[in-house]
Amino acid sequence: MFYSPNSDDLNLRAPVNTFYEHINGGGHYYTLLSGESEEYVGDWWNDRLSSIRVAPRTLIIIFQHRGFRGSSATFENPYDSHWLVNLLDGGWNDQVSSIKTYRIG
Ligand SMILES: [Ca+2]
Repeated sequence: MFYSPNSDDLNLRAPVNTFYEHINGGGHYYTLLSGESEEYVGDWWNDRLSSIRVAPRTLIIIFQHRGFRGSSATFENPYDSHWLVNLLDGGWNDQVSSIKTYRIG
């Protein structure tokens, strides 16, 4: 959709969201391309996420329980740059069990 053979910006070709063990992008991490979802983040990552680097033009919904259940919170990044979100605010630190991501705009 946003692919350009002349672009050297990998994030325009494949927006990458990064999920971190600690706040401010610290500790272990893994990635999801915008549009991917996880019904369960896995035993190691369950209740461990503390920050998210949201890709450009991406909306992410995090869920308290696996299977996209329980409380949820939405983070929308309509801009062309990444956005680092710490989950300390709102009581979401070490609470996430499933994730949806969407491309927007
Ligand atoms: Ca953590």
